[in-house]
Amino acid sequence: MRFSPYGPWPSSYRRWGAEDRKMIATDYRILGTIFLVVAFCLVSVPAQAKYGGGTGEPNEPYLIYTAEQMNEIGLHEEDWQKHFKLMSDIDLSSYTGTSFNLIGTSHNLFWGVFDGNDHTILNFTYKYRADRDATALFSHVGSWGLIKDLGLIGPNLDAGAGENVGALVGDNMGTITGCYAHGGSVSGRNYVGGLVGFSAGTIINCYSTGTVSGNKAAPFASYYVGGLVGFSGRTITNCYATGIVTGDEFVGGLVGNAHTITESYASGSVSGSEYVGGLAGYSGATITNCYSLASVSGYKWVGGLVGLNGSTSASTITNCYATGNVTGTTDVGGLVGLNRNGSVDNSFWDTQNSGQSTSDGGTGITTAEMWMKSTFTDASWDFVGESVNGTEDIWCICEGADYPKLTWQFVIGDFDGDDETDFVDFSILAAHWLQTNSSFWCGSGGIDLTDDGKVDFDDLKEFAENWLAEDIWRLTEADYVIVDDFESYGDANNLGPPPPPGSRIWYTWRDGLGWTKPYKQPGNGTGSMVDLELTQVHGGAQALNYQYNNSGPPYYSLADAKVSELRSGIGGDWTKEGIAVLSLWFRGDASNATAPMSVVLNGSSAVYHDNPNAVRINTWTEWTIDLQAFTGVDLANVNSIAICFGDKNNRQPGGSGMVIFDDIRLYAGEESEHLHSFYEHKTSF
Ligand SMILES: [Ca+2]
Ligand SMILES: [Ca+2]
Ligand SMILES: [Ca+2]
Ligand SMILES: [Ca+2]
Repeated sequence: MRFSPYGPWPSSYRRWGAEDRKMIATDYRILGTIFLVVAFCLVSVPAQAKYGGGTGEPNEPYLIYTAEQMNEIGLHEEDWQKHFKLMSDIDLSSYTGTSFNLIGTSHNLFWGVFDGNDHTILNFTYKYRADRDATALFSHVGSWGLIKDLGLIGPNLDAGAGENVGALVGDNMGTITGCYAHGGSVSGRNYVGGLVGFSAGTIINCYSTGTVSGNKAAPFASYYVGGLVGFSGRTITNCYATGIVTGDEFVGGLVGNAHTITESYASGSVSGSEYVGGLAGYSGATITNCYSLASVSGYKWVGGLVGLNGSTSASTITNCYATGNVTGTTDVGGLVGLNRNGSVDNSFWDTQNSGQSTSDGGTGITTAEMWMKSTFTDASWDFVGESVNGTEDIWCICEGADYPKLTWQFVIGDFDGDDETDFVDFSILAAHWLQTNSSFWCGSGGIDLTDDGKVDFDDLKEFAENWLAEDIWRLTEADYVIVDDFESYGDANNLGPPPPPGSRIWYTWRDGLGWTKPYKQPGNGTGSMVDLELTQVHGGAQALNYQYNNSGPPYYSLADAKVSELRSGIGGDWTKEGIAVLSLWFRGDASNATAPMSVVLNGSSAVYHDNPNAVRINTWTEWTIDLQAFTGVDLANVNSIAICFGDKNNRQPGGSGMVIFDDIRLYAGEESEHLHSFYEHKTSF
């Protein structure tokens, strides 16, 4: 028997830790142009070429021109770590039912790069197939994976009672940027989103406008349903969703279960039973500079922005507002239904439109007050036209006529409405020089960008900074890849190899105890016992709870995982792209009986923590190890990783306690500070 104090999974009581994402964002305007020019030089198609040409290498991606070539990718698992580039808009309407070959499986994730090249895929359709654990164009994307600049028009997915359902990605650990699902519909039971079903990765500059529905499969309810993402364990930035969203629990206009959301919004309508919110059904981390216009209806924990905020103090809602009509029975609020342990700061809801005079956090005001700039600038929101609250100018407003909007929603300086800021717009600016003019942010031919009532040098400066805004790109660099973040484990008795998502953690991280279900498997004979940790986590909702006990032979505790069985899709080549450092986060307990702590690669080479009492550190602490310290290990062929307690070569009786681990990652060295880069539009999609 195993003792698990945490109950079933997926659980209604998932708890969330603090923000843990490190991203470096740099402006890099010229590189974006070079990138496009280089890409255009790759058009010759050799005879016998795979797909529409290319080799799949980063500088010579496989080229996709047709629906047939797109459908070919799913047949070639050997290519799922290669680079692809879409060269034209394609129509998949000839693939119906289950005839399209979805890309990636839980055993072999897609961890290459798919560059949509600003093209679209029309009419992607898929109906449920019983042996699929994820339904999406890309079913599973690993932590190296990158999908960018791809639009899906009119996707139609019906996954029945299936899980991990999204038009673009079902189960994401990688990066998705500049992608959208326009129109169409997506349905499934759990982890269902208009664009992405489940995400433990990064989503930037994406949107969805289709209908999203969670299908009940009686007696089971539908969990984690969101307009953009069903369940997010990491970051969502500059995104929106506008569709109709329905489900049972954890239902949100943007995301069902949220971690970190920044500068994003939702409209449309949301309905569910418990944990229902205009933006997010449940939030476990930080929501900053976001809003919801969505109407919301539910039974319990129902909020205009968030249904239930946080089980820990790390859950914060800052500079947000909600306006939609809210109806429900228990713990219902104009902004937040129930704020359990988190905080709500500088945030507002519209008492008139919402029909709610109360909220568990935030300030209720009239529609007229919601349309006043001073309401928000007085609460330190960073607006266009003021610099006291900051110069990022995140927010803008058409005062007296509308609620605040995010400035990224506008192409700044595009006065004639063709989505480009160019010479035509410059001539319009010149024609209004030194005149009084209406606010640009009212979207009706206004030229006054700085919102001060006149057109002058300040506006010209603002205009110049956004000149040719379409060609302004931002280079975003991810500086690590995930080895294991422990987000994919659950309580199902699904053995591998590699164990599929939702499996018990000890099938992957094998300990001294072994298991009894679905058959008896003795442990490794050491004093280790691992379990899922849901309370003390560093990132996402889950961590590794590791109990060590060296009081009896062999006076040593070891838990190890085969690298090929880690769901991150990291693979065994730890020499790629300048990888140099292994990082893991741990927290021990002051009452632990001390034992040396080590990481072992390939079963032989150990690196010990240099603090012999590390197990007594009771705050989250990062442990970084230069990979070169693993002497004798072929870093191009890393096949196992172990965490151990005790000195293997000098075993001593004693030493027991519990240490929690999370966010095991690989970072680049100082010479190459990022692991992969991607470009995104700075000012528009
Ligand atoms: Ca400002
Ligand atoms: Ca224009
Ligand atoms: Ca002005
Ligand atoms: Ca985690």
